[in-house]
Amino acid sequence: MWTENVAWQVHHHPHDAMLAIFRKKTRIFASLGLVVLLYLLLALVPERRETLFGFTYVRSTYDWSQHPLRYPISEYTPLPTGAPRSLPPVQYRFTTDPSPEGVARRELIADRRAEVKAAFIKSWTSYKNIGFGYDELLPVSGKGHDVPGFGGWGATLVDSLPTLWIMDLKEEFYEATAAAATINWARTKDTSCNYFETTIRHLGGLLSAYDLSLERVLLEKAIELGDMLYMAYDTPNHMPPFWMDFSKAKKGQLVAGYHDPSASVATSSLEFTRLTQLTGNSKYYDAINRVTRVLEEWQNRTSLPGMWPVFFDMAQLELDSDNSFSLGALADSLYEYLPKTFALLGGLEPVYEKLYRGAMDTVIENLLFRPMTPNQDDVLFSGSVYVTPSTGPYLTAESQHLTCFAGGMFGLGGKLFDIPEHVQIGERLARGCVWAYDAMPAGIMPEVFTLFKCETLEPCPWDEDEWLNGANTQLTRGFKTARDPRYLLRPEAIESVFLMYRMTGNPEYQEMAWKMFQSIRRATETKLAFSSIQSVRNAETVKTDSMESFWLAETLRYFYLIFSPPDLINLDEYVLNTEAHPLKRPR
Ligand code: DMJ
Repeated sequence: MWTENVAWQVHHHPHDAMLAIFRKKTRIFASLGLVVLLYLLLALVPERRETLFGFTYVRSTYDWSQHPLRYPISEYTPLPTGAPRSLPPVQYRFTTDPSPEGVARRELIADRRAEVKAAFIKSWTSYKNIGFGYDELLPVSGKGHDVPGFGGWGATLVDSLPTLWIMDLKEEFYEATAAAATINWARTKDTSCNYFETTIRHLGGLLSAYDLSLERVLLEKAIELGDMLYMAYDTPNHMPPFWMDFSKAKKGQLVAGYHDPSASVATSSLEFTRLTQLTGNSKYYDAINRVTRVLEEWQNRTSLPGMWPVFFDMAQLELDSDNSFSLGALADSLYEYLPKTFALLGGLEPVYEKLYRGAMDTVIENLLFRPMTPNQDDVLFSGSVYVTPSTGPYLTAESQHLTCFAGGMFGLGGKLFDIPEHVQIGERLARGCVWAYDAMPAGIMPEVFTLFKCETLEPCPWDEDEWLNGANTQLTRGFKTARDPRYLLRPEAIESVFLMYRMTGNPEYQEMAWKMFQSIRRATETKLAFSSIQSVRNAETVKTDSMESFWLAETLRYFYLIFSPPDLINLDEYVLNTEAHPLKRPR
């Protein structure tokens, strides 16, 4: 509109047109000035320091709990009532072997634990000295870095809190807690935050640190943040958008997206349920319950009944915008949260069991595949399915590091719902990821890769010709491509290996973990910390100067826990959110 208008004037009255352009420019500069002024004013709103629960506390300068809702809710669905059910044990019943071999084994494991802790201390100390308060440390260039959409609220600081506690770094934990108590959620350069990431990293981190330490100040900060994130549900249909735009939230203008990752929509049930359990305020649980009811309504109406498509149209609440199905990127934690929320609710809400069982039947039938390998290894992977009217569900044997969480999920579901077959599938999936780590020169699996699949989940003979004709033969036999050969310090493989160890008690998993840890340390260590790498296809690696907060929150935490006594974060007492933050299960 604007450009057309000016063009017309230039043609007819050159002088007036110059004037119009001048006025337009002045208006643009004035509005820019206004935005800058607003930011300055925001920065100048005085932060009140008070003493709260023994800490210097900075209350956020915007109190979202007092913000009137544009779409108020007349009645909140409360938490299910009743005494928590006694669910089947998740953890293997470990016993202590008093023999000399048993003692020697414990010493060896303790040495490994110390090495993992040293890697954490190195990463944390550099973050503290160089990047404290920033979202991340750049581990090669040695600078602090804020991630757009993470608010600059110190993602690594908050994400690391539970690890500091678990690793018994109490002095550091209290120093970090003191810093977290001064986070002002209203003070950010970003105009929106990523709803999913802020929920799993910041809200999950604070709630977990509270559950572990019982420091009330952490709960207080979590509530402030929870009240801000709750605004994501103040939309016409109460479904959350991917981006939480602060100014739109204030004006009641937020709407859910037309093409949002399903994981982003459906990965808040643990954090919001825990917030209701801890505060007694039903609004948080009510919000996630609405999303769960949509999942329930849709489960058997998708083009792959049982599962949900990777992308959701939450604005129109319509299903037909996507026909791709995966346990990987953009969808993963939707599935992960089903058995976990069931556990957090003490087994009192049956819908999560129903959704889990329905989804996993479909996953087993359509997404899992056994790779063709020279040794006919008894391992499984999860691929991607695309459904078209002509082909029906079509499975691609492309897998991702992100899908490696599935082993742990099947194990947990198998234990909680007493489905032994799921525990076995979980083991085969976890071992698949370990196989893929072993297959690469760096000893780490690629971010995305393709394999050759057997026709069924049973063994199939190795076909050298098929591999020679169809693969990049510089890769290990069994691999077709390594489409994305990076390693981003991700946790999913060690996550499943850790969970399977705790569920089966099989010490082989500790051996796998130790090999994985040594490879990761060798391939990613920098002078200051640890870094993502360009390719796992070479033993000599190129560091890409990134250390996401999940390295300290998840990857190193799982490595530490697998070498720790099994009562440290016992899985019958805690359930871990998707960022590995332990939340207390009801007893
Ligand atoms: C983490 O933030 C979480 O585990 C999430 O569910 C997936 N991506 C990263 C780790 O890879």
